Amino acid sequence: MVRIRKGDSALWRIISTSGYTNIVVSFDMTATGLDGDDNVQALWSADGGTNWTVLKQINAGDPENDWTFHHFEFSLPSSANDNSNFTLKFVINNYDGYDENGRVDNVVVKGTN
Ligand SMILES: [Ca+2]
Ligand SMILES: [Ca+2]
Ligand SMILES: [Ca+2]
Repeated sequence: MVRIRKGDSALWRIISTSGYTNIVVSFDMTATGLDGDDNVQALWSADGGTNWTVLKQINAGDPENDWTFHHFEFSLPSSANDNSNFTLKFVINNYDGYDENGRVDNVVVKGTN
């Protein structure tokens, strides 16, 4: 389990999908203390982090801002297939209070080879 907080901190990692298709990403994510424009995002990139697509964003008013892990699963488009630059990122944006956290656990990337 990883906690992200403070200063728009982020966790990101390149996970090569070379030789795999039908990429599915799943993870458990939650947030706490978000207010105003604060948010926690899970994103993916097909080009090593130049361009990002949001998989899931938790905003202040969302039910996932509740300190309880929620499971998410996404089937990715073909640009995720067979890609050595496939990248995942988890980030908290607009952080401004010590009570504000995002938490991520059980990140799994699956594919068919
Ligand atoms: Ca707060
Ligand atoms: Ca805040
Ligand atoms: Ca804020």
